[in-house]
Amino acid sequence: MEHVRKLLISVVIILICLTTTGTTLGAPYRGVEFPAGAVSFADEVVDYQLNGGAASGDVSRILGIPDGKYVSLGDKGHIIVKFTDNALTTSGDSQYDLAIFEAGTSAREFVEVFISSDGQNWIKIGDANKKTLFDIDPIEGVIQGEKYSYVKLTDLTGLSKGTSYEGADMDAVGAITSTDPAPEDARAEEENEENENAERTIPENNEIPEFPTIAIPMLAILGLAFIYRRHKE
Ligand SMILES: [Ca+2]
Ligand SMILES: [Ca+2]
Ligand SMILES: [Ca+2]
Repeated sequence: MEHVRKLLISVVIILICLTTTGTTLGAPYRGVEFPAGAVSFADEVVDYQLNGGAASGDVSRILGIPDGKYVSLGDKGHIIVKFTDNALTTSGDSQYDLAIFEAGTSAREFVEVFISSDGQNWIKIGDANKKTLFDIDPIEGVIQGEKYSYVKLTDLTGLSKGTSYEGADMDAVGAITSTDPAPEDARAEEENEENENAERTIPENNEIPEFPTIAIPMLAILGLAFIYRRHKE
């Protein structure tokens, strides 16, 4: 019986380690490593103009992690997204800082990519197609350590005119070099959290895995231990 108990204890320890570390590590998305994980991606659509056949697209599809769901911009259409729970910044070296994910299959559908710290003054950082990564450090006008919360994408080639997928098909925008949000967004975020906390009646602790995640392997282990014990007896 002693070794059964030891086995159970070690399995439980392993399970606890897996469930607590697995959720906090950086994750690869479409083969790109984002050290900050899902928070790295754009949170809000600030402005847009969808043109031609793409005019009735769903702009929210550009937000969050790359998921294959996209919004097409139409010929010369544009979209401005904002990071609110994070910000894009410089890495201080030649590592990639920004990733633009386009869902189309055409190698000729390009968008112009701009970044801004205030949503008014834009710095062009290049053109993107499919999956394109940018190192923003060497770009003229980029300030070291500045928080760039805004990204603007403008369709450049306007292919597939008249279809619902006219122009570039934008899936996601992610800050590989991701930092804390710009001060005004950090304040808004805090206020949101305060409001949420005030509304909450039941305390919530995200560190505790949800019941099914932990219960299923636990039940399996208990079952095995039971069979093992029976076998011994
Ligand atoms: Ca974000
Ligand atoms: Ca860089
Ligand atoms: Ca998407």
